[in-house]
Amino acid sequence: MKNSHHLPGLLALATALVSLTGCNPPGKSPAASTGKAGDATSAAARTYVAPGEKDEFYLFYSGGHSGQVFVAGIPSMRHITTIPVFGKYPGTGYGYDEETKKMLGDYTWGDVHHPGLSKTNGLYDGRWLFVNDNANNRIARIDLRDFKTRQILGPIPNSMGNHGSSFVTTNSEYVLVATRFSVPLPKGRYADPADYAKEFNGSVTGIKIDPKSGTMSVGWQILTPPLDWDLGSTGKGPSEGWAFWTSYNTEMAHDQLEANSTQKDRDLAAVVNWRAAEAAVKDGKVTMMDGVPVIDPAKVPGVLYYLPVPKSPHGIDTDPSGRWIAASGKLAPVVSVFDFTKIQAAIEKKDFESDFRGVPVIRHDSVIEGEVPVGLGPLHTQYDGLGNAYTSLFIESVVTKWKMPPWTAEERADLNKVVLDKIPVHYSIGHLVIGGSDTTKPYGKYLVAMNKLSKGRHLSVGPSQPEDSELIDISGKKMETVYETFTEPEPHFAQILKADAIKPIEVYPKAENTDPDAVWSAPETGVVRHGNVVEVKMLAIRSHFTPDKIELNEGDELVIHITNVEQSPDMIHGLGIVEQDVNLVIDPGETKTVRIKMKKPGVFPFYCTNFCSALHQEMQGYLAVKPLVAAK
Ligand code: RUQ
Ligand code: CUA
Repeated sequence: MKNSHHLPGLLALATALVSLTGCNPPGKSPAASTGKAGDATSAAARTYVAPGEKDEFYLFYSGGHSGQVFVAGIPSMRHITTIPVFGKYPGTGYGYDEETKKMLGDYTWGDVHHPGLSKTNGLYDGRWLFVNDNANNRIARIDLRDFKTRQILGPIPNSMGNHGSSFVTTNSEYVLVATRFSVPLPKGRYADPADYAKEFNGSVTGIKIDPKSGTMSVGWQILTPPLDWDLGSTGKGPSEGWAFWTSYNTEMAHDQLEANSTQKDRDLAAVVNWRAAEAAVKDGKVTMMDGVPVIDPAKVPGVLYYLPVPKSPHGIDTDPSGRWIAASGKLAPVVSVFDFTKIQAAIEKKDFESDFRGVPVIRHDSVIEGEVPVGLGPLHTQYDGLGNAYTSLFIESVVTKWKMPPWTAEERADLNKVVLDKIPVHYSIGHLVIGGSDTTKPYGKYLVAMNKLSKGRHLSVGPSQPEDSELIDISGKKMETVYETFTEPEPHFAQILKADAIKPIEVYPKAENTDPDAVWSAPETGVVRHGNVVEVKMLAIRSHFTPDKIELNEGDELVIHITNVEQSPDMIHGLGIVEQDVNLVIDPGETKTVRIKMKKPGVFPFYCTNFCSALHQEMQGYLAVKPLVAAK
């Protein structure tokens, strides 16, 4: 645990509770799972993926402040690749060629929290994975055709702390974003943080997705009070066109939030009608701020409502039917289940308990279905599509399985009865994920618990202990931990996708390469000088570069366009230039460009960095750089 915003308060509470619960309390529900693989042989058999065989699911898990996304297989839990997004990654040459350098801009890192898969008709369509950057207010699109980051959008105007995303709507119309932080808007304006409640604002942003290309653009924004929006989810079925976020600072405190933002027993969740927001933009009911059409929800009724939720809530998760919305009260030992059909009725009847800055607050008691006593420190809820919900409990370090409504009169009278099972995790779980939980048809079968502290679960590697994930089989009545593995830091949310839902390409087809500087045969290659710019069209093929000698003068600018003309799978070439900090990796059929200034004279070898053939070591050449003034 290194970067978890909500931990300090919880840790204090956890410390207070530790004498009661220990760090691995036995579940208190009627018959809790033990969390031990009762039958280790059976667990091993169920997670063993024999050499040459492949996993059934992809797990895309966020890398937090590493700025990356990691991919593992389920059930083996083997880490199979890293997709660099917001930081350089020498392994794939990401951030070294001109295109990816430009995408990264001046930032060297990002903070990835919540990957969101693109959807069509409420189901994963296997096209894109969107990830947010909490640190620099950006959002990125990974193409699942080649597992590469293809766009980074941002910093998003009028949006500070892009934590409440990436929540994808039913047909990937939008990725929705809400702000964790508030600042004086538009950005760049100064106000004293003591004037927080008056001068600071947050926002909800609709990031528009081009249905063909996936290209993202800023669609519109809703200006909000400075409430510290937290996690969210999008609607479906009856709640189609809506989205929900919790918030944790209804007090609008600007300092010592640990104490000052936890005063009230209920905080306000946002209930957003994004279709109404879209319509408001169309009707011109907006003001432009920093180039974005911005809606004031007090002036455009119907776009935003508030819903009171206990207490300093965190996750708010719409179930697969779209009717039930479960909000986790971090500091209340319950999950509040709201009925969206009742929310709609309350809105229609104007059944409001008050208003907050001109926006109606829906009457809590009219729309609550029940408060399920899941346990201490609930954070996030996922669904198996079979009428069960699974909530992560940070303080108790367990996952609680509970039964969704509709409940019987007897269950209603004592909601302890809908708590079905608890399983310990090691330790301090944050997110959990079930494949397709945010779609209309979850896969069920497995749950991955992403834990914030591992407390010695792995071989010691010094003070920075490996994080921990656990694979839990949820196909039976009782949950069962079947595998445990280290997780690259810093685990947040993840998405699970059926392996056969996508068919990534293995080479870039030559016919698709539209780079005007691509070369496919030796005669097309060459070196051209324009003044002190030297432009090289280079070709890479087993096991040579053409050209392999480039004459330069000190102070020249060198531009290399290199094409890997291979069309066989896995035949990758690299271009490392010694003492020039150049590291390109060129996949079969790709062309990449790099620009460097020849700052010093000498001879600089270049070589292939990817072992490509028996004569890979021979795949090398020279930059020969003459000094500006010939030595006497
Ligand atoms: S938050 S541990 Cu950054 Cu996803 Cu809930
Ligand atoms: Cu090309 Cu090694």
